[in-house]
Formats: sequence, structure tokens, C-alpha cells
Amino acid sequence: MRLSFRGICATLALTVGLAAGSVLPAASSAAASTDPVSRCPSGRLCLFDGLDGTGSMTSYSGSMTSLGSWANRARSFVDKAPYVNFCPSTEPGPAATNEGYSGDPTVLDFRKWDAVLDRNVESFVLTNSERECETGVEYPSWLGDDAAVTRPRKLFGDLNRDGRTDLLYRSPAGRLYFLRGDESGTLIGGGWNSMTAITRHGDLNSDGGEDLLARDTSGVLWLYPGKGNGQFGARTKVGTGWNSMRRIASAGDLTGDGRPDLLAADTAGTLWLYPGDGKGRLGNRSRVGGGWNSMTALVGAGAFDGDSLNDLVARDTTGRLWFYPGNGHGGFAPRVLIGTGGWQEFTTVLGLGDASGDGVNDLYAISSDAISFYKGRGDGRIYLQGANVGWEKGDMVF
Ligand SMILES: [Ca+2]
Ligand SMILES: [Ca+2]
Ligand SMILES: [Ca+2]
Ligand SMILES: [Ca+2]
Repeated sequence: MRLSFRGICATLALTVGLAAGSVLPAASSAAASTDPVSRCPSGRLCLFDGLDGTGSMTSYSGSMTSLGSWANRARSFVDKAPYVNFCPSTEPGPAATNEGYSGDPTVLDFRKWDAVLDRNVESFVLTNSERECETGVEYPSWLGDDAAVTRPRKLFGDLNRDGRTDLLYRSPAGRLYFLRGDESGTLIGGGWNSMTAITRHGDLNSDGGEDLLARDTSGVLWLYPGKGNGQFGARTKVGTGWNSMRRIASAGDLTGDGRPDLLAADTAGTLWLYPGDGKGRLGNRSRVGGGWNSMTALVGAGAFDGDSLNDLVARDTTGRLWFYPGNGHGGFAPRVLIGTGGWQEFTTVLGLGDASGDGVNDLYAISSDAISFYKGRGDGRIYLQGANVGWEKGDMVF
């Protein structure tokens, strides 16, 4: 049972640390007030050994794997901790639980919430997502390609060079994870909420690993060189002034020189092509066309039709999806409508190369509760093949 979820607050860029709690002396504040909500210090999760916030009180600033002398003691609580969920467990931690309280800071008896928790809480986690309560981890469980099928290394969409599509996941708290497609995840690092655009496709510095481009709030574009194992080396600055761009999209090589390029649509609606130099830098841009303010997503789709030339997929403001066939010289042939509507419900549309193993590139579309797989037909068109639910509002993948 859950109580009055208030949703995920993306502004909470806080660290979830196990065993981060500490016990405050109960006597001093108890004398000042008998109202349990006032008695509980701001920013803390408070437990009481009496009903309705009475009796002795202890408080914590973070998750606790063991409550020590407070194990199996608490009967009520007040949640003023700066996390989305308070998730108590009847086992020592870290333990997954399907209980998550994210209501207002008011006093609540465990027996009124779930009687089994009364005098029975041994650990808890404070989390920024419902998922962490249930699975104990911040990242979504994602099953990608069929592991039984051996595939050659891919040109893009494959950060760890195993031939399988993988994802980068950014949590609402700004931590970036590598999802290899076997339901596991590996932390890359924190602080990624400072990035206002992230895109990847291809090996920009010619070292054999797929790389990442990210723009920070000050408009600096950074290259994060892929190590070929889902992690990244020290970043290098690609350029400044990128806040004039509404969207950026790595799209593989579009110019025919074998080096991956970057597409960027500026706030005036002009689409630009920035040719990669194969050394992690970008050359002088060329103008692709105007009117791109009508597009709300640019997707590097790879070679998406029958030729071997990389292509572009774009979503317009009315929710239609368009296919732009690359001409191999930095431009595109006339577009083709491949999605007649409804695509605005997706927060992200992603091209990760061939995910199904049939040699034809595919698309993923992410909504507030699912990642949907759209199988490519090989002619630039797609069809929905399935969805992986369990995604939450605020989840971002790249
Ligand atoms: Ca992979
Ligand atoms: Ca590289
Ligand atoms: Ca190129
Ligand atoms: Ca093509």
C-alpha cells in the first residue's frame, strides 16, 4: 500500500547513502514541543516508540541498514527527509520493500499504514524513486537484445563492444548509469543533471569506442570518450556557445568520409551539420535547411533504409514522425511520413542501431511508464513490437 505519492521531484539532487543516519538526542527537542511534526527536525526521518509521535524519538538523515537499539521498536514516524520516499523494511538492510511513503510530513502510525510494520522495522531506505523501494536500485531493469544471439560489434548504440544495444540512464537525481541490456546497471557518475543535452553515436575520436557528447548549462559542449566498457575517460571541450542550439543529435557519418558528424538545430530553426574530424573535434558547419523549429526530436537512426547511408528521424510538434533519408553528402532526400500521430507522448525517441539482430536498424520510444521497441522494416518504416514497462516520470535514457 502506498500513501499519497507526490511524485518525483527532479530538483532533489541528493545522494542516497546507506548507513548515513545518525541518532539525535531525543530529550532536548522533546521538551520544546509535544507536537511530533515540530519535534522532528527539518530534513530528518523521525521514528517514535509510541503511537501518534509519542514516546522517545530518534531521527536520521539517510538510509539505514540497521536500526540498532531501534530495531523492532518504532510505532510511528514523521518524514521530513528531503527524499521522495521513505521505505521501511522488516529485514536488516539493504532490503527491497514494496512499501513507500511519500506523503506530507505528518505523524503516522505504522499500524495504520501496514500493521506488519508496527514494532517490526529493522531497516529503511530513503529514495528518490518508487523503483528504489521495490528493487533496491535506482536504475530501471532493462532487457535489451537476445543474449543468445551473437552479433558483430555495432557502429553505434554499443558502448561496451559486445554487439548488443545498450543504454545510458540518467536518474532524476542526476546519476548516470550504463545499462548493458541484461537488466543490470553500472554507475558511471553523478552530477549529470547539469547537462542540458546528451547524445551519442559512433566513435568521434577514432579510438574504437563509442563516445558521448554533452552540453552543460553554460553552453559548453563536451566529449566523453568511451572506454569500450560502458565507462568514459576524461572529457575534452569541443566548443562553446552551444546554448544557441535547441537540439543536438549525433547521427553517424553523414558526409561520406567515414567520420561521425553532429546535427544541431538552432533556436531560429536552422539545421546545421558539424562534420567530425575523427579526432574528437568538429569542423566548419554547413547549413542543412530551415524550418526545423517544427521538430521536437532529432534522432540519429543510422542506416535506416535499404542503402548503407546514415539517416535521420524527426518528430514534429503535432506528434508525427518523419524519416529523412541521408544522401551521403551531408544532406537529405525528401522526407517520408512514418508515424501519423501520437508520438508527442514520448519524452525521448532513440536510435540505437540494430537491436533485434536482423541487420535492420530499430527505434526505441520512452514514455512516462514504458520503453517501447519499434522494429525497423529496413525501408525507413517501423512497427511496434513490444514495450518494457516499469519506467517512471523523470527517467531519461540516451
Ligand atoms: Ca553493448
Ligand atoms: Ca571513441
Ligand atoms: Ca563525416
Ligand atoms: Ca539510408
